[in-house]
Amino acid sequence: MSWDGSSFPEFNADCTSLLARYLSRQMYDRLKDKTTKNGYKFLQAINSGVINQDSQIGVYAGDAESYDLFSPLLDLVIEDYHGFSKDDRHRSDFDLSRLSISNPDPDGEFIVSTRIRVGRNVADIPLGAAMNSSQRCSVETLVANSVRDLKGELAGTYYPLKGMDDGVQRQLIKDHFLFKDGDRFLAAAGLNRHWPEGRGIFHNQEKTFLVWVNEEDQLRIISMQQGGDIQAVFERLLTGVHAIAETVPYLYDRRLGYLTSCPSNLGTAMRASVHIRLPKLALDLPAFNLVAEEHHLQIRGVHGEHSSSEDGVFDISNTRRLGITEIDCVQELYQGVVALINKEKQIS
Ligand code: ADP
Ligand code: CIR
Repeated sequence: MSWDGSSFPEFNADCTSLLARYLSRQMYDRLKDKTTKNGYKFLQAINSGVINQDSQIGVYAGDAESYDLFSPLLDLVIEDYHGFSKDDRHRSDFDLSRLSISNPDPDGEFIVSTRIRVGRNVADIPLGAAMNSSQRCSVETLVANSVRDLKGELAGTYYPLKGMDDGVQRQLIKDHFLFKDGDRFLAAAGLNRHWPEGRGIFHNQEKTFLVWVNEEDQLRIISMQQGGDIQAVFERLLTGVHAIAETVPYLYDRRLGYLTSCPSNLGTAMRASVHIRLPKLALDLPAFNLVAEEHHLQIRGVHGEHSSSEDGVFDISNTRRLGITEIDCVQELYQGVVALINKEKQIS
């Protein structure tokens, strides 16, 4: 699909993206000529969802101002995705004493691995879709310098993508540690410009703490390990997020929380997930989807968003990230995983 932006985009009858749902002709006419002070145009913001009609969301912000200037569309997308209205206000909470969880699978029967990530961007710099090459490189330098100071278990090395051996890169992607390249959703949003410049990955020796630099968001801070010890993964993540905040000023909005490229990631910008083996539920998708919906969980394939499941292993994570706290996200994942395991056990 190609689109030159000169007229209202046509959406296929089977297109279910939030962009297609909320972009009326009237709204398009009202927003089509709007451009933020960083030069990010409304037409750029919707390009990915127009080109990729299988998008779930289909719209990307280029800077903090996008959330204001394009709010007639973005507020509807945000409310639909997160259940967060124009009058709501996001609140962060990292207080571990309010978390009440345990390992939902102590015998290691179901959960293969646990991963929790947050997206972060740097204050006073445009987001990835609107940043220029020198801004991208200065973000890389800022983050690479910051992670160099990490101590103890978190200490590790930053590896720029430019010059990385192909085999090493492929293996890191296959093992779920590194982002893929060439993602068509990001490409159409302008998030892959000048690839691989300014992109890279930091990880500690055990690959349990990682930071992706300049992919969809400027930072993706990740904690992961084998098995289902969600609390250990969360605690390690918080240590890293707070340590990096000492030298990297995160972009934060009083209403929308941590600002991210995709509106689905706003607020906590947190996705807490397990890779979980559920072979019986895999054969009863209506029952699987019902439990997932009841617990606000998203089901992804084992190689990430837009991939499919392999060997009955699914990526299960919290759908909502805005208007609930970091503690709620983790608590929500835990409760949903307990419910899924119980359901799997009930099926004979
Ligand atoms: P995100 O938006 O969280 O970065 P993606 O769906 O793009 O998510 O996934 C990024 C990578 O993280 C993929 O390789 C995916 O398989 C991996 N991943 C996600 N959750 C887990 C998990 N619980 N255990 C291991 N790898 C995971
Ligand atoms: C889509 O709309 O399907 C893609 N642009 C991705 C949406 C989800 N956002 C994200 O976390 N990457």
